[in-house]
Amino acid sequence: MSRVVNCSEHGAVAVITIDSPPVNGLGHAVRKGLVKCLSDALDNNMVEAIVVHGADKMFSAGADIKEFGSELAFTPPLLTEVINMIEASGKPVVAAIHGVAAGGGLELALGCHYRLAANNARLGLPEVTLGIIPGAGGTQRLPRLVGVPAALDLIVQGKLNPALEAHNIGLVDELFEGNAADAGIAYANKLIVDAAGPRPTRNQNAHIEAARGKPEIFEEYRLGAQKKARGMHAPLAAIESIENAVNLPFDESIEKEREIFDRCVESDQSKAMRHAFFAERTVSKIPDVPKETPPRKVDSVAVIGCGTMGQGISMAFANASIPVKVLEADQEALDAGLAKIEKTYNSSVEKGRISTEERDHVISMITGTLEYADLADADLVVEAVFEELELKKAIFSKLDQVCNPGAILATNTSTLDINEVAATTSRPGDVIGLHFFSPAHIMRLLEIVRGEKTGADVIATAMALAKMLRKTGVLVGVCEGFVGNRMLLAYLREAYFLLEEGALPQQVDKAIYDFGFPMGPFTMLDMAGLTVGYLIRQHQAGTRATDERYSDIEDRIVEMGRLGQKTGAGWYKYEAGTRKPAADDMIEEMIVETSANLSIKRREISNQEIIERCLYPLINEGAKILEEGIAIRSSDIDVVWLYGYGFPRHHGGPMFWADLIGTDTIHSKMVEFETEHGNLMKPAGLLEELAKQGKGFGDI
Ligand code: 3H9
Repeated sequence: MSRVVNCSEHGAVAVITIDSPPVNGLGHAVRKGLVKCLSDALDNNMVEAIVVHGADKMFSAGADIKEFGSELAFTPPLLTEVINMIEASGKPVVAAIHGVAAGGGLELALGCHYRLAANNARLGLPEVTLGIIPGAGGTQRLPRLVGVPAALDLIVQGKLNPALEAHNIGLVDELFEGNAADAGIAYANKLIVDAAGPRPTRNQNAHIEAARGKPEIFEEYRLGAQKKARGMHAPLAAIESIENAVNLPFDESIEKEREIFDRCVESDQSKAMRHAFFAERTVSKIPDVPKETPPRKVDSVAVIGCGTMGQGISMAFANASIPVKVLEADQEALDAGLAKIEKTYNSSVEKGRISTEERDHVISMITGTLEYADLADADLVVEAVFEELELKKAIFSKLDQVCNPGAILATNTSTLDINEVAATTSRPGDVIGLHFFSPAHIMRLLEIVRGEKTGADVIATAMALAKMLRKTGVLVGVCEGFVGNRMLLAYLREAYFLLEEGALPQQVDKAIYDFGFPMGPFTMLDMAGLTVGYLIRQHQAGTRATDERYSDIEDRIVEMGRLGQKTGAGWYKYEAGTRKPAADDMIEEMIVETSANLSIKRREISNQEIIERCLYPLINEGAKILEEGIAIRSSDIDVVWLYGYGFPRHHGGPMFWADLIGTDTIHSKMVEFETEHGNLMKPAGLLEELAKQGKGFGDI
């Protein structure tokens, strides 16, 4: 008996239970426990069949990811050895899966002779999402059970699939309802009665032979993966390993699988993706808000303003089946906003994303009003009006008068001081920032901005709410632009300066796209629209030092009426009805002329310089944010950038990427930039300190 793996007998059936919370990960102790229980069952003459299942919520989430890179990962018994032992068992072994069987968990089940799954279970090999490949036989056994094309789909996409689909493709023998151990015992007894013996997956070669001599299957898949998973190694490594399964004997191919796995697990990409996995789970842990803090109820919501943000926010709540009342200043604006919401949902129906019933349901969740008095019962109010402090203050003092005690009053401001807004109410503890990103019903990031007086239960509610909306909530403090947009400004600033120095928008965009972002800064600006940035810059004009370097190219583009994609022109031009940016001679001439007017001699700018000039100052700003305590930890900043700005996951987020490069390298480059380009590039104190100590942001 081991604490993490237990064995019990039920007549002629031995039941092995993996009991290692929270996810029955297959760490060293579990692997040892499995070998012990399996040996006992094999040695016991009374046992004729064996069932393996998981205690509590699931079968197993796979290898213990925290062990990767440590001695324990290489300490026998390795997972492959455990699985080989199961497969070689002379007594039939049944995997009874409930909850989740992921990664090594599913590989364990693939080594069993029979597989059952609860109707609501999910099964998959998500290793590529961690920058690795299944390394315990998954790329060898799965194609033997489901065929090569289905195995390629499952492994390269890395999704968890519903049990029914797994059953349909032959991964699972039978589905069950109810308790996994009971279902396993019943099935094992049937095997005993039928004298059905072991059925090693490694010997099932029909699917493998069917794919042999057809390299085009892999070629096609490789091309697709290269396009989709730009720059990511793991999907291609997985395809290589499945192709080996088809062309090489099992023992040789599984050895190669392990070599490929080891290569991947040691790569920076895998380190980055594992970092992202843990970062997005750590982000909900707030040191001074214990997880037991009871959240307030949010059964009904009000949104103030039915412009673009108000519409998106209303839809985000409606999609989570939370009724929303949206308030506008006049009937015309309200009607226009509600009509736009309806149009958006209709277009989702046309694209087959939702059914007409779902559309009717979500539309029924949203009602309009012109009266503040109608908001009295809302548990949460989200203000989403124009970025104008005085307007917001007036709204909050009205809300203070009409809303029930205990209602949470939130602002969607992306720049303004929440403390000033809160101070206009008699209940600043109930005021919080909920900074949605546009389009608010789609973007996963929610910056939750804590004011000086925001209550712990209000924060707990906002974090829980993010989950209800299927978003990732990141708690941040008050400063201009909070975490995401403050760092974005440093990135954009340098992108503009690079144009003045010799680059063109398409060159900057390509370098950033090739780094792994979904798009470069200028394509992004055109997509988002140039107006908001323009207004913010106008607003800041008075506070900018007279000798501070400032690029006004975008301001002039806006003043020409080129507001981005929506007007058919911005940094690029767009043919009617397309969203494809095309370089515009007029903009290029304007850029070259600007350089001449500034007496800047245009020069060749390398892609490497573009990456360093745009991303190092962004990291430097992240360092200041950490220094000021605006973000709790550097991995939270990474989550903001992964979810809000499409920072490539295989680089882990800006702060993790900085650690990979080395804070000393970033610091010395910033010193060089400061000398060449001035004070805006001054390295943050924290960056300097870390560089001196040979430490990274992750060491804080
Ligand atoms: C693998 O198997 C390699 C093999 O092919 C080869 C080996 C040689 N390890 O997500 P949750 C933690 S690679 C360690 O919030 P949910 C997680 O950090 C693995 N820890 O729960 C969290 O900790 P905390 C392939 C893990 O119910 C807690 O468990 N497998 C692991 O929302 C709860 O997690 C995968 O990629 C792990 N494997 O979702 C599956 N998994 O409470 C990874 C979770 O301290 N896991 N933790 O923050 C998942 O996708 C989800 O956890 C799952 C449950 C869907 C299972």
